[in-house]
Amino acid sequence: MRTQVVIIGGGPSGLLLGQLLHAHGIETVLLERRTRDYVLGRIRAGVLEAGFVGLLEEAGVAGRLHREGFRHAGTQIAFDGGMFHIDFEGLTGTPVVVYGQTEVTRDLYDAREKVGARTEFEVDHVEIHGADGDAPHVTYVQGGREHKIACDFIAGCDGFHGVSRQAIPLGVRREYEKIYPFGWLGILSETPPVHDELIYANSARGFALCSMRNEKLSRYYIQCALSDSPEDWSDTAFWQELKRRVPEEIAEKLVTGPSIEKSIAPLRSFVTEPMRWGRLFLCGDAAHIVPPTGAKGLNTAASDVHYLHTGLRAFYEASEHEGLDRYSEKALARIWKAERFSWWFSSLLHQYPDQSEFDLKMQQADIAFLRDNAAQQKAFAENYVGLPY
Ligand code: RFL
Ligand code: PHB
Repeated sequence: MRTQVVIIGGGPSGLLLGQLLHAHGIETVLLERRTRDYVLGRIRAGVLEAGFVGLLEEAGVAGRLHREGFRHAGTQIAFDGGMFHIDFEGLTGTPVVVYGQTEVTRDLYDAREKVGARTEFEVDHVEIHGADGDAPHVTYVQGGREHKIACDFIAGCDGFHGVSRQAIPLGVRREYEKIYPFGWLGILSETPPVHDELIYANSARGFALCSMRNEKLSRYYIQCALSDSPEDWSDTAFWQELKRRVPEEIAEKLVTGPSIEKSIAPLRSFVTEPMRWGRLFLCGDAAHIVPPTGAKGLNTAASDVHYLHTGLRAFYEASEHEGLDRYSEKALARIWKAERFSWWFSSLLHQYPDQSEFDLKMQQADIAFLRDNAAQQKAFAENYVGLPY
């Protein structure tokens, strides 16, 4: 069989790209290794930049987000027993929207199903052939049978552990990586959020984050050792530790309850260059990872999709190659800035095992400068709400 674009990976990048291409009459086949329910069971990001919301609108899948998402005009940063506010809307004119990645993904799957675009689940042994030539194709195995799809282009949206990045020869590909010496232990609980904005907390005991999904569903994280596993942490131990890391007034108000999900995510910064090889284009986690501190993972995936779908449209609608030729350069220019912000914001809030007394003083001065300096707050707000595409 044949299609215009094969999309490998049915996470948010692949699904959003598929919907935007469909809206402009470009045909795709999407290949996903897991089942739809498995993909929807993963609890991940929760904060969407306005640019991402705009893409969902363009794709025609923002209805529920506008009804159920929460507009956040700013965020709280807790430090030294107190808390200060960064006013995104006042400083940039732009809020962020709190709406879970799970919900975005569900909306995108529903929309894809509704338009009848082809999706193959539980595919195995996906292989990319001839991406550096004019006639690429993709093979995969499903239910014990091998299939082949010829196409014009391949979008590698298969996450950090996917096959797409590996298809780019080692002599062409260059990777940059930083592994952080801690992880985030996260829980989801059916309790009301402790505050109407997110609270990012620096404390001597380590980082903590109070986040949410809706009025009845909270998401909390604490920095933990890489050697910890979720079973090491009872709910009681989690709540106790969280309360010690946030200001007293917040700890007193915190409503606790049983966790309905508990997991540990390691923290990593990673970028692969280039993001294009011939007719293969990488998008999202397949090409880059950020530590979750600035909520940029999902949002950088969306900016890649923006550059790729505009490049593909220009190719099909006007036979223009420039957007595709400059895809890697444009996407990476924005990615590196999001990498910098996430790395810096992580360095501001976590306790590092090898941190000297001097390093600690520098960290405290860095946060105090953010608290006290209007220009620094503006720079923070611009990065958090998302740099322009
Ligand atoms: P995804 O979401 O990983 O989706 C990739 C999809 O590809 C499928 N796949 C394959 N399909 C076919 N053939 C293969 N060979 C395949 N290999 C893999 C996978 O099953 C999957 O469905 O990548 P995508 O679409 O680029 O989206 C990126 C976002 O998911 C990611 O950036 C964020 O979730 C990162 N992230 C977070 N970002 C935030 O902004 N805030 C957070 O709080 C946050 N928490 C997280 C996270 C990522 C986590 N990971 C990756 C472990 C928490 C975790 C635990
Ligand atoms: C979340 O709600 O899961 C979340 C929010 C902000 C972050 C990271 C995670 O920076």
